[in-house]
Amino acid sequence: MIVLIIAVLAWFFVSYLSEKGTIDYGPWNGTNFMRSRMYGCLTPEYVASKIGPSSPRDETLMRTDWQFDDAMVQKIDMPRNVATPNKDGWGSLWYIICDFNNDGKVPNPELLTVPPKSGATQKELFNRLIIFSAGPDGNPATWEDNEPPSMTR
Ligand SMILES: [Ca+2]
Repeated sequence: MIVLIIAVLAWFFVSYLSEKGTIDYGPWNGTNFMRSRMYGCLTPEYVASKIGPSSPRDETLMRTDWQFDDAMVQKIDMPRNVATPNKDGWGSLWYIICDFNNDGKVPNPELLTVPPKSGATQKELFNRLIIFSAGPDGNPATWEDNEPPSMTR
């Protein structure tokens, strides 16, 4: 009898923890995993092919408002993620910036938000593509809850 009671209590405890984990960490983990997969798969050339020939190739903050083709969705391969290639774990479009002039660097997004991130000084990052989430508040200028919260070390 005591064994049964302990087993039932343990079961309640485990289901409580897993439900809590889903609620508290689902969007964060989903956003984090999706972001790293996209970072590994997307290139400025791919983004250029998606935003259309009439869009300027400016190295500014863009949103992922284009249609990803099936081949790229399969390459990213995150079918059960709450986040998607278009939207982060809180349902907002991602922020993305690309090295379109092929010099291996992009402007630091920390200085492109309004207002810029407090204390940020580094003007450029040596990346060909940067992608980030504005976090649960959906505001890119509040860097504390962005994913990642910092672009520089
Ligand atoms: Ca934010």
